[in-house]
Amino acid sequence: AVLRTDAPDEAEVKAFRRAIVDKLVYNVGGRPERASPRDWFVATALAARDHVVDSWRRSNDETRAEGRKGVCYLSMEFLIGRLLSDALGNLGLTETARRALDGLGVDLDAVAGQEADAALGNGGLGRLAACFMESMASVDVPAYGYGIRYENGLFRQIIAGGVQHEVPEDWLALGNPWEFERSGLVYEVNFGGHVRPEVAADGSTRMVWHAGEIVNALAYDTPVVGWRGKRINTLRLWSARATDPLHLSDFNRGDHVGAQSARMRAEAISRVLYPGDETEAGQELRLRQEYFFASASLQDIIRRHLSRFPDLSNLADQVAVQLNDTHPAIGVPELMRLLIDVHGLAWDTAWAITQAVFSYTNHTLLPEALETWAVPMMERVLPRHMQLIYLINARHLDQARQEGARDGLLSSVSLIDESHGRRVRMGHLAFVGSHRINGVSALHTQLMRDTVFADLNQVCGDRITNKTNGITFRRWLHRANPALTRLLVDAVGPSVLDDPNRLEALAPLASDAAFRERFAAQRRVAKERLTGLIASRIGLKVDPDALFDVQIKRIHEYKRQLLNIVETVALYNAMRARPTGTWVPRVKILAGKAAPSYHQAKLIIRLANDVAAVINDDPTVGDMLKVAFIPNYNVSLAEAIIPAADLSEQISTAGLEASGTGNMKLALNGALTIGTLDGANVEIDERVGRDEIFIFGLTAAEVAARKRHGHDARAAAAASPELRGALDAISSGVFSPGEPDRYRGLVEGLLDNDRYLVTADFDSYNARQRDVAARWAQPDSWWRAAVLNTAHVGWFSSDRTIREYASDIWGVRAD
Ligand code: 26R
Repeated sequence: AVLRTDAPDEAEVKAFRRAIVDKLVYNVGGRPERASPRDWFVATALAARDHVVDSWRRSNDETRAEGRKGVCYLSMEFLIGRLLSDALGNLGLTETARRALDGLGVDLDAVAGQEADAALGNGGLGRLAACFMESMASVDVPAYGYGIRYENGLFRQIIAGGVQHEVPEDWLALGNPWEFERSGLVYEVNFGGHVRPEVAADGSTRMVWHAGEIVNALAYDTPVVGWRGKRINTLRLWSARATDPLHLSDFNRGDHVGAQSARMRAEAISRVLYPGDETEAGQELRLRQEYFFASASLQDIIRRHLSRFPDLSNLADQVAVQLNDTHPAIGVPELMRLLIDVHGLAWDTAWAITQAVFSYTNHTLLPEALETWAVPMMERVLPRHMQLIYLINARHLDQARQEGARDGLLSSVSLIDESHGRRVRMGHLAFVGSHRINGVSALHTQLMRDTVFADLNQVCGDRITNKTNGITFRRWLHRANPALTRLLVDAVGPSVLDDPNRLEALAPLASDAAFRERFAAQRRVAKERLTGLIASRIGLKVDPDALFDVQIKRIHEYKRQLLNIVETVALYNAMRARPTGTWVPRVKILAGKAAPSYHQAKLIIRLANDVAAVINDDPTVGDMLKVAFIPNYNVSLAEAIIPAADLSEQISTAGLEASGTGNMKLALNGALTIGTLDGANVEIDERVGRDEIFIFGLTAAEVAARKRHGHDARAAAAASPELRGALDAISSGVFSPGEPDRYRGLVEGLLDNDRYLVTADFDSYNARQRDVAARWAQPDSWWRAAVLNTAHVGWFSSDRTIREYASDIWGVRAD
């Protein structure tokens, strides 16, 4: 009802009900009397999908007929989550489906809860790609998302005895009603072998790549429904298949196992998502994944182009290809290979097209996350590409020399890093192959200009531009928080559903006590629901009237979950010292996964759980403090936590979080932020105003200065009784009584080398947390700030971000 002003009429409901029952009977093979919730889910999804198919074809036909330029978004990750409520919501069919199912005695929310959470991504970068796909469809930008159809997405996290265990995720186990297998759409992707010059009939020489291995890429398409069903785009994911799956000759010789091994090797490419986030993967399989999907996607782009035009000379007028980080950067030499070796273009023509087609988004400046590939491995896996990279580099360095670059500068802009063995710098390759390079927040883009890409940007002319991230409000406000959405529509009118800038009209209502009460009341309902979820998932009872203090994101040292935990311990110590004092009741809520090989991150998870176990069991603090680590953070869990959050923890070491997008989701839903001046926090601060946000800690410039001069963590601890008390408790085994030394190394390590400046920022964080408590104790002031947060963050809609990409980078038309 939130999303349409017109209620569905009975005929519409009946027709949808009939469609669902038909799907159940004829596609699922079930019977209404005996169908499981899962059966109903598949039937409902298939019925909704039918509503998509006609507009999907129409979107494609119109784009073709009008000759419109389109976007290809190349991303190793699409963290899409569930699709049913997204599709129904954007089609305006939520109430229709709800009533159709009601009439069958089935609950829509229960049905939607049956869908597997598609986790084809790690975190921010993958979720951004999913938000962008939805926004491109919503602002009428013709687009294909290209990626990999991983059979297993990000692992499922189980916490046992406080320790993270990884269990394979199996999103396709029960089938996927959204995808269409395009059995006719198959491309060959080559690996290995060697390159030989061959003389053609006309006497010219060309390079011919004789591959050692050929893998098929098979397309699976998922429709991406835009807001109000305006446009339907395509997410095209590639699945790897062996070219000769049976190896019949081996099989017939009796080698039944050997016959399978080539197939295994080929199909391993799309088996599983790399769970590494910010930490270098470096394995050959990852390079094979990157090339596999970049090559299949570019072959597909070229085939589609040649089905409409006689040649490739106008490719860049028709398509913009966005590289989502360097993961698809091998696409740069691959497009050169296709243009030159396969389609016979001259180098200069091919290079001009390549640079005009590609643009590259950087998502992190952390050195360990900047991809490089060892030259010998590249030569073995992609021999022709290694040649092309040398040729691109030679021309690039010539040009740099002409610009006056010499020794140090030349080696810093070279595509080959000669300092740690010879390695190809994929960020450099993406940079030189693109006409625009963007960062994802104002601060991050400036740091790109000042640090990692400073030399390249000087040599290549200013190609760096900022595109601050955004989030789709359909998923993160309308669907995740229908109660708040209803309140907003009541307050400022239904146009807020189409124009997020209308949220500004809320600002005057922040001074209206009755409105604040309604705002708080809808939060209270969401908190009760989360309270139930916490009880059922981890058996912990929390008070929904307490302040819900939330940090949800991947576990990483730079994101400083440790700072949060140490401060929690300091608060616990203070409460135990003055148990009769007046304290603001708080629930610390944490969720997030650690990369399986990231031992320090896993230790931080264990510490969070150990601290939780002791605090939650201590009657002296009772309901004044509870700590909940909710396992298996994913998109669906985020949708449940965000509407219930009062405080949003965005506490990374300044300069290290490229943007953050959870910060936007939480502020949009009215949580107040406690954060550093990092990533998009800076822009959130500018918009909501310093009075309505809790900023603390060193700035990025101060962090850089502190690192230059060296930070003395022991001195910081000595000077801060609260910090010292917390670290002593952790170090001495208060939270690990069965193994008192469990965290001694962690604390000593922090004191010896505090790379992320936890101890430097502790006191100011601690002081800001006291301000938070004082503010919470004044509900009028708190809820005023909460309303103003929602009112002022309309700019962070990914529709705005996409419009900026469309006009400044892609040269495509948007609504
Ligand atoms: C190379 C490989 C191991 C790898 C490195 C890093 C794989 C994946 C990543 C993930 C990084 C690039 C990522 O997710 N970055 C996040 O991108 C978000 C969207 O722009 C930002 O909001 C967030 O700040 C940033 O950390």
